[in-house]
Amino acid sequence: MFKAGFVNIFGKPNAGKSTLLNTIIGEKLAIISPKVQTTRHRITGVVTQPDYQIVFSDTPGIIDPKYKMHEKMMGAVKSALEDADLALLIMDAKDNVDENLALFESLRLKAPFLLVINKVDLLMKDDLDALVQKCKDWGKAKEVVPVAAIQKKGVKDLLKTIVEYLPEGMPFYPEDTLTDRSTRFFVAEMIREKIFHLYDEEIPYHTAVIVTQFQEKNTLTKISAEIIVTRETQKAIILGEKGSAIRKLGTEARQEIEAFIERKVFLELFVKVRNKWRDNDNYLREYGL
Ligand code: GDP
Ligand code: K
Ligand code: MG
Repeated sequence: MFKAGFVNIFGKPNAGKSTLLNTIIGEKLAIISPKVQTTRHRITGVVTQPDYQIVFSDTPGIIDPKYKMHEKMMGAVKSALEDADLALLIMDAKDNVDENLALFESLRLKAPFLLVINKVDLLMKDDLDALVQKCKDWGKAKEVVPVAAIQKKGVKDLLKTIVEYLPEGMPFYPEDTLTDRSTRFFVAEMIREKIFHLYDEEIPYHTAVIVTQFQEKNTLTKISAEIIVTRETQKAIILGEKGSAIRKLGTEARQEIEAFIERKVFLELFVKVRNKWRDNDNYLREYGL
């Protein structure tokens, strides 16, 4: 009997959704950063075993629809909610439990869900036991599953539990599929992740990355990408003094991309200023948001 189904991962920003997905898939699919709201897209990761296939989505954190971009992100959360066979509602073990449970309850999920308590490496055993008990007493989740995604702890049990709740059925994707996202998409995400790590505060939130060229030439892959910012002052920050900052960005991004595609990469980065791209629907479409 083969089981197959769609599983969506929800939770507040920084609960560890991307980390969990990456641990499960075993490749660096979703970008990870300690800053909130790193994940703007739905990312699908596929796990195929002899007796099951799980198709995962990592959704953006649940946040206020302050900008148009955020409305679209909320739309993605809702559409994901509606078509899952099972949802994983994930919370940070160190975060306020009542607040998380209230948030999860406000989703009014029709699909069955597991409550995943992540980062249990940060709790003492007694505190963890009490937390698990409290979540069980809440009574809404099918199961309460403690994990430490970053240490791969509890992840096997989580997979086993997920499969119990999947319907019988044929696989949706060929068995070697890891994701439905293109390499181009991941390249843009890796550059964006480096921007999050290298620049502080405001900059990453005003930045979009599009890959404009992706060409395989013999042993080399030539990649060009545009970094879109909203103001000249941001462009100057991205570039840095005499281009020093963008050189660092380019080097770090290139190394990461090379490790991911397992080929030598020639990476060219261009910085463009486009006013208010975050509020403009056309731009949002262009960036796949
Ligand atoms: P997301 O916003 O929900 O996708 O969260 P991320 O996966 O980007 O993780 C946010 C932060 O939590 C990152 O700094 C992760 O390294 C950290 N993190 C994720 N899982 C764990 C865990 O199991 N234990 C600990 N201590 N930190 C974790
Ligand atoms: K994050
Ligand atoms: Mg994320």
